[in-house]
Amino acid sequence: MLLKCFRLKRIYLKLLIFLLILGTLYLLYLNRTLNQIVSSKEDLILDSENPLERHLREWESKIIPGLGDKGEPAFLDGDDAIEGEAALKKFALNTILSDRMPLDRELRDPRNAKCKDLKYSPTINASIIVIFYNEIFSVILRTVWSVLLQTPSHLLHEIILVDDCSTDENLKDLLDYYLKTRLRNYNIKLVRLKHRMGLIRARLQGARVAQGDVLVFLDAHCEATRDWIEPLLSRVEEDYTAVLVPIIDVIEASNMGYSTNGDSSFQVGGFSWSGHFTWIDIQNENDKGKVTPVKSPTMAGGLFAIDRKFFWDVGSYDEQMDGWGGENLEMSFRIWQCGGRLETVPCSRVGHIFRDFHPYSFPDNKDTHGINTARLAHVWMDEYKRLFFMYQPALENNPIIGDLTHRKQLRQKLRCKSFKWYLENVYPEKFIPDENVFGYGQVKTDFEMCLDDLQLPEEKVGPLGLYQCHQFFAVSQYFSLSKNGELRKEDICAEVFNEREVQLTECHGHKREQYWVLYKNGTIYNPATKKCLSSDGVDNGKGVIVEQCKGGVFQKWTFTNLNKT
Ligand code: LR7
Ligand code: MN
Repeated sequence: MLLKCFRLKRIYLKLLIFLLILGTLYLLYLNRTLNQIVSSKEDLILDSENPLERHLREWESKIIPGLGDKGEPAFLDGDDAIEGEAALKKFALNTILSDRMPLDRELRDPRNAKCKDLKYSPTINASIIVIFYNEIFSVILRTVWSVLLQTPSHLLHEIILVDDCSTDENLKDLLDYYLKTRLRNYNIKLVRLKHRMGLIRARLQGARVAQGDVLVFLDAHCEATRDWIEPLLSRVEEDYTAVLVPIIDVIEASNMGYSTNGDSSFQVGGFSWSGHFTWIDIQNENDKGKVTPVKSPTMAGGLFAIDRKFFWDVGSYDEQMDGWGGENLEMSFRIWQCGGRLETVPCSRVGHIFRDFHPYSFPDNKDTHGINTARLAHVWMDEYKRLFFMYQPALENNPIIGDLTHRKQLRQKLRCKSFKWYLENVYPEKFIPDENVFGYGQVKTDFEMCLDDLQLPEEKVGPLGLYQCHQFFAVSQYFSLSKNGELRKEDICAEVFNEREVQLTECHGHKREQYWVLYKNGTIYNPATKKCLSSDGVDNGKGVIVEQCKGGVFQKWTFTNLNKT
């Protein structure tokens, strides 16, 4: 009995000690966060004569508590509102509003409800790499604060800021000073590049100093949301060859409002043959929402997580890519072709400020996107590069794109798969304009007039036009008649409207008014309206029509290339 009592006491004692330790740890934790504030306050008092300190304090005093809280759109009054409008025009971003908004604003949890029930316990950590060139001081710092606030400290190895040789004065001493005072207790490294290197090499410089298990790249105008990093790290831990992209939500450049697509759909990455990144809508079944990672043919490029070792093993970046653009598709193709996978993780969400234009210029005004894409086309796209160079013929054999030896060697060394494999296995939905189609090329009448997209701006609706046939190749006159009977270019299909007009509009894949049948005599028939494609009475530069089928010269069309089937 005595023994039993003694044992019981021992258990109580153990429990007590345990609770004591727990309590002490908690106090220590509190103390740490407290220290942070206290010590930075101490600094403030000590340095109040310092001009940087004065500058910062003045700026901080103008911050409006609660502005933009929960990611609500925010608005300013008076002069600030007018200045904000002007800033929006100049920087494609309301910088005044950003300056007035707390750097540590809290966002609503944007995730699908089902995500909130999932438990992730990754045991690896991340280096967050944020590159910037002349971004707004408060915007960069809000990115940093959101990472600090939303990432559990044991998962955050460090934040690495890479300054791509900005010229903005605020990003020099003031930024240094802010980090040294306000964020002194965090592991934040600031790498300053001596020359402007462009975003690709800037990311590489960040990756070179990173020590964490996983590299997480962010643009310098992002805000992370609740539990954003856990599902990314867990997935890398499960499969180190998986490269992950969060859902990228929109932060409105004019009012900083955080908006989501809703629960019923989200997007993964695709590409156009002209070498641009595109979004592909993924519908959630039954509106329930997906929670597991979804295969993604490409990524937008700015926000992703990758195992650090895998990043280097799989060829990091093409260091000869300059400026902006192209690196996202290069990395996407390379990851898939060389043994990795790219996925969008629906339970990880990060906001990004989408700007209407680049607020910065590029040295020498070079088309770095075109040049970089030409590089990747030569290295990764095999015979399919013909489709990209259809859009950029001047770049095909142009010394401006530089030497490709190292990248081709890399592809050999890693024994990467072909682009055909990628298309068949990763992106089978991708339309290939000259393969497995009834016909492609120019679509001519007998009197040297051709179907023409009339320079339809990408993703816009417009008439299917008639124009003098160009003697030399022109993309605007390149069409395909697909196996599904679509008269199309890329994702744009010819569709009959009002029983008469023919518009170019997004392909829907359900035939109906987008369904065409080509007869041997050159008639292009639209079964939905029982009418035929016609150039009768159509002037140069105007839209073709459908009308009653009657044969004749206006209803006869010839494809440059016809496949016998
Ligand atoms: O010379 C430069 N040096 C830099 O360090 C030019 C830019 N940068 C920095 C810049 O400050 C920013 O932090 O690089 C980052 C990206 O530049 P943005 O924000 O002007 O690019 P973007 O968001 O318009 O473009 C997308 O495509 C780019 C192609 O090179 C990059 O991959 C961007 O990271 C990428 N952004 C995203 O994926 C976010 C989602 C947008 C979409 C679609
Ligand atoms: Mn961006």
